[in-house]
Amino acid sequence: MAYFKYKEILFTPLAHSVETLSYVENEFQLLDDDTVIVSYPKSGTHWMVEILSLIRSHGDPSWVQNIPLWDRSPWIEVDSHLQIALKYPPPRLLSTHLPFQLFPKSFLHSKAKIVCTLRNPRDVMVSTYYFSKGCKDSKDLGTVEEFMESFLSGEVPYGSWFDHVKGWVEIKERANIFFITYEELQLDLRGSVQKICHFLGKELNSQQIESVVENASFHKMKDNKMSNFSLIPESIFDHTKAKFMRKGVSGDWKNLLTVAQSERFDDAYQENMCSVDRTFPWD
Ligand code: PPS
Repeated sequence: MAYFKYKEILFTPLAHSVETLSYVENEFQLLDDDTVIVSYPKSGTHWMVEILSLIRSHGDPSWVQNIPLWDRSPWIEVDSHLQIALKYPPPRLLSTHLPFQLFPKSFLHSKAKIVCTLRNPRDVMVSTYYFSKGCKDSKDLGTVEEFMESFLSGEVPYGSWFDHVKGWVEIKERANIFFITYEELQLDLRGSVQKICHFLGKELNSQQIESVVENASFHKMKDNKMSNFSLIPESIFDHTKAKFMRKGVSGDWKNLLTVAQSERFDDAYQENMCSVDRTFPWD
């Protein structure tokens, strides 16, 4: 299926349209009490939605067990989700994979809180490679090598990982943006939940934090049909060809890339990220 471009960025046609992207960029009004989960695809977006949903319900898992994830936190740039976002009673929990330049302009005058999740781009690429096999609107990705070249040049849906990360990191001094990595979540989920609560101004006791940690684990999410992607219809995703809750680990790229491919990735990473004044767990 052919992708289309909106302002030089590729998008898939089943879920997106120029009208929605333009509306979201220019007219969508962020509210001061919104919380927005921002991440490049395959960086742990669903994980963060689950964590923030559980924090919102003070660790009570009934919300995540009964309401589909996209109703709890719709992706504003997705055609069908935008309607959910517009009807969402405040305070809203919203998600997006948009790069900063396509994010609602209303953000500049808003106190909406942004939680930005980043992940090692090698793992992002590998996760995308496997996941796309199930996506009905994905192009044939070709070999790993061919896909890697598309990924490194940003010729993939949602554009370049490098540009996405640089765009968001550039506004890191704003008080209403919080950065966390998939790798930090893996290493210390409890500590990460505490930091997120602090940023959101949410006070949870230790028992409630414990419940957030337990119910946001890979295994709990994998078994929760409200969160594990199994509700996505076959017309959109072929569940026999790919699994959304695939491995949930860091470093799986080592199982796919050859030494030469990984060196090629490192060179491109250096070239694109050398100007960024921030270190990451994967550096
Ligand atoms: S999407 O479709 O772009 O919104 O995907 P996204 O949610 O950003 O990322 C999917 C990857 O996150 C993994 N995942 C988790 N890892 C650890 N713990 C938990 N609870 C969890 N939930 C989702 C998911 O397995 C995808 O990574 P891979 O590497 O493919 O397993």
